[in-house]
Amino acid sequence: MGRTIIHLDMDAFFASVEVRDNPTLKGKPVIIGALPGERGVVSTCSYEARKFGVRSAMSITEAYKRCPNGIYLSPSMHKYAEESEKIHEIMASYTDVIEYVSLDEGYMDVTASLKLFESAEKIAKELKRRIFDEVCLTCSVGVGYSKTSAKLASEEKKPNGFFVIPNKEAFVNLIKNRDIRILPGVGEKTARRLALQGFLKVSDLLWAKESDLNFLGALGKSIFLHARGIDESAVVPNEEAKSVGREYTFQRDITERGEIEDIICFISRRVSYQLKNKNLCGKTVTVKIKFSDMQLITRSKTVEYTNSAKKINAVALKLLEKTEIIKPVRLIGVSVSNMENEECVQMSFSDFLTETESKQDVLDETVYEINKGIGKGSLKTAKEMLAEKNFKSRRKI
Ligand code: TTP
Ligand code: MG
Repeated sequence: MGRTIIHLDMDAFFASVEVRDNPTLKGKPVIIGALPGERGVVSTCSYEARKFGVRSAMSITEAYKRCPNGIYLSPSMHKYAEESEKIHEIMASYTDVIEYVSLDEGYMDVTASLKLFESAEKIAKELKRRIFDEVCLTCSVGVGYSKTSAKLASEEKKPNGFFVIPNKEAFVNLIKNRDIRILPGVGEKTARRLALQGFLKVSDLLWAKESDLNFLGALGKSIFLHARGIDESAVVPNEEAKSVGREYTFQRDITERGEIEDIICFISRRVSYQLKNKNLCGKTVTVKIKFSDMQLITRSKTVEYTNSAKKINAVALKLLEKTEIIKPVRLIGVSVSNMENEECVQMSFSDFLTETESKQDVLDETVYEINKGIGKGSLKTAKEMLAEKNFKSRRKI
């Protein structure tokens, strides 16, 4: 039986939250990221700023050249995370099968929900209306028969868009005359390698044999199938694995081990917040790394129950230490599994091992409480600030 998938993506997410909270910014070019004069990049910008050629991941110096009259703001990650929770909650009222890929984006398999909600179009339109009424933000929603088609559909009419790609034929028709980079996994580098073989548009691939793409290894096969609208990948609910985690794909591949460490530090803090918000502790930490050729590796270690950012980060870094990074990295994830409610977890002897260790725990807990209460993430360690900056400059979705 065919599947029906919805992909939802918020419009200019960080910028839209800032405009919503300060209506004097409405209609203006708003740029979120580093501030002019700083080293760093654009996280995102309003559609008004995009008219000046400003884009995510562009250096802030370049953005300022293109849009000197823009309004430049630093990101407030905690505010965006809170809005994201509300959006995720609305999405969860239509199906249990949801894969959240980032704060502002997720796939919903609504195949089984159609009996209850009539049609995917109806669910999609209701999602848009509720997010607008309850969170005062707009999003773009795509309906497809696969994850790739749903994502393409949501991008098709951005911002505040809605589009349906009902089947493979419609998918191929829509993209056949477009640049090959529209296909998942085809970045600048792969596009250049494909161009050398004469593959520029998607239609060029439709004449190819699968073996013509062998030079790209596993990625070649995936590109060959995507060009024909074939994508069997399942929507994997984040909770199904009974773990709490976050993973991010990056616009540009990462080669420096130091950068990977910084990003793991940032993600560990986010995972710790998620665990604490749910009153959970876990004892298995997993690091996931996907290389630019799509090879995926995961490394896990079971320790004592914890939800401390510092401990999760320490275990994750130990796992990284044992991992060979011989190829550019495209995705990094950290998760914690084997969970128990915080109340059920007895303190272990090692919690009292050294004075520094227990002081660190108290500090960690205090930072969490302040951030949760009034600070909204304003309190962070210097290392975390660096990690967050690095993370933002790299992040894709
Ligand atoms: P996107 O969904 O890629 O972008 P967007 O929501 O700002 O705009 P669009 O309407 O095109 O969907 O990313 C979601 C958020 O993630 C974005 O608001 C900011 C953040 N982000 C970064 O920090 N760095 C990046 O390079 C990108 C692409 C996004
Ligand atoms: Mg978005």
